[in-house]
Amino acid sequence: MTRLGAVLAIVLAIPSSPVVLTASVVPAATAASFAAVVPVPVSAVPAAGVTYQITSATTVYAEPGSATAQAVATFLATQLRRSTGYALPVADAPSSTPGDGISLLLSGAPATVGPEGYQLTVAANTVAIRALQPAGLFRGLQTLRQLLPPEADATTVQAGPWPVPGGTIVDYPRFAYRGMMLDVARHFFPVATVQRLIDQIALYKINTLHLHLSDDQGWRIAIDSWPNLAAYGGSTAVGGDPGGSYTKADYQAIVAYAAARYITVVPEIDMPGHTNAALASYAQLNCNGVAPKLYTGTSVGFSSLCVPLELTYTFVDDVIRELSAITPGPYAHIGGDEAASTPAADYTYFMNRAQNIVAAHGKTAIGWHDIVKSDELPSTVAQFWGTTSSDSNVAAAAANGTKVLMSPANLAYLDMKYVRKTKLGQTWAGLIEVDKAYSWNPGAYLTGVGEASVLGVEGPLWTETIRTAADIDYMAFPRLPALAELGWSPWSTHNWTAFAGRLGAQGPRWKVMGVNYYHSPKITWPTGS
Ligand code: NGO
Repeated sequence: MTRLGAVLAIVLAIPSSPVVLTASVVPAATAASFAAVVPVPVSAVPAAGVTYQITSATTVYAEPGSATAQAVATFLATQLRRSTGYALPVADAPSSTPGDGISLLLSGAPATVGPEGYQLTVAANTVAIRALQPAGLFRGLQTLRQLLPPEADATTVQAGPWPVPGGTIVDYPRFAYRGMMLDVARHFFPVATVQRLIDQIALYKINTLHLHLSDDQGWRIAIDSWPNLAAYGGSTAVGGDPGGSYTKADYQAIVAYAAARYITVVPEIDMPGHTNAALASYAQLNCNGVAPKLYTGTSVGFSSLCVPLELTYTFVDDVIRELSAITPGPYAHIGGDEAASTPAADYTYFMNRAQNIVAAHGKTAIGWHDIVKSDELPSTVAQFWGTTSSDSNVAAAAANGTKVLMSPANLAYLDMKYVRKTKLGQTWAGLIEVDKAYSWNPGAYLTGVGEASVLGVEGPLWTETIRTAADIDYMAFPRLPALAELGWSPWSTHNWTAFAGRLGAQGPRWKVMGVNYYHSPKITWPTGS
């Protein structure tokens, strides 16, 4: 259907609607294209000349009898009602054959799409997303969002029209774990800021949010059996900025918000180093029985839990038990990085016990890759954060079956400056422009750590210099979508020039969404975005 035809069709469909009538005279929202989707799909075949139009008559259908499919359909309808002003009712699909409208179906997807993949077909009268699991429907929905004009992501009614380019996409992820980390310890961020970030990363099919909940400068989660951790240890932040902490209800609100977007929260309690806030909160946790002062600087490596003290393990057990009870995801991250004040033998002893405590509470441990120096449990995941492409200890662990999560600091750290003059961020691991963030192969980067050993990728955003939601936006965008594509798309699609074009197409959408992104000169951003 041509744009004029489409506008006429809308007008004919609801001749009394003043909003729709203006659509014919207001400059049309720019149609998106199959060539603009990030991460690039496994297979995308456009159908020339075919366009679907969302109109006031569109219904969103869900797999009959599936509350989860219904919830995903409602998620789509809720967003599109805001921007289109249409009613967009959600209903059970009449049969497995989609009728007019947008259908989210748990049947008919090829088996190859796996638990998170989907098939999206856009014809003149129907859009159908088919998946094996609701997570696949949700990921497919993010593709559909990117096929709509950017204005579809607005929070107020826009003129439209709302074309979706025709064709078929079959898509599924390369790696099971595609994450971002937010350090809420160096600076504290309220629930709403975290939820806003969850909405932004969901658009790029990120499926894990790792929260760095404790460090020297602040303890950010309420633990009932050790109330001073949050009450006192949470009162500070870097540079004397305001502290803060999450109640259990706050944390659960974040977890639920993420779960509704098929994102798993991984909580981290960093230990045995990076523990000054805890040690300051309880004198009895210190080897000398004296609580250190609260700390608001940015040095690392000076604090350690007291390894010979039995109370240390009561503390770890209480914290992991309480946190695991409110964490539905499979993982608990126990840090283990930069334990420079913990003697080597103590480190091994401590990390072994900590891993067993995690296992006792039904979770799988993740540790920064320093953890491979301890005797790891076979299930423990090592998060690589080094700056070189070889690490014999990590390679040996991988050869023994350890899964590795790839966050090389010189490529994946979201707190590194883009260029020397970037106001925010650090430089210790180098400068990371968006082309550099895109320039590596997670499945073949680290010597001796092949594709099969790689669980996935994660972009950590440490917040020594990051204080606001706008700061988070600036460091994560556009680099996080680059990492998301490395984690999702097949390596055979890897191509900087093509990616740069797709990334540029995101600019107008970020503008509509209010994302304060870095306008990297490496990308041609559309005028006005
Ligand atoms: C390091 C360090 C963190 C810093 C970060 C800053 C790891 C795993 N430990 O990464 O404490 O915040 O660098 O870039």
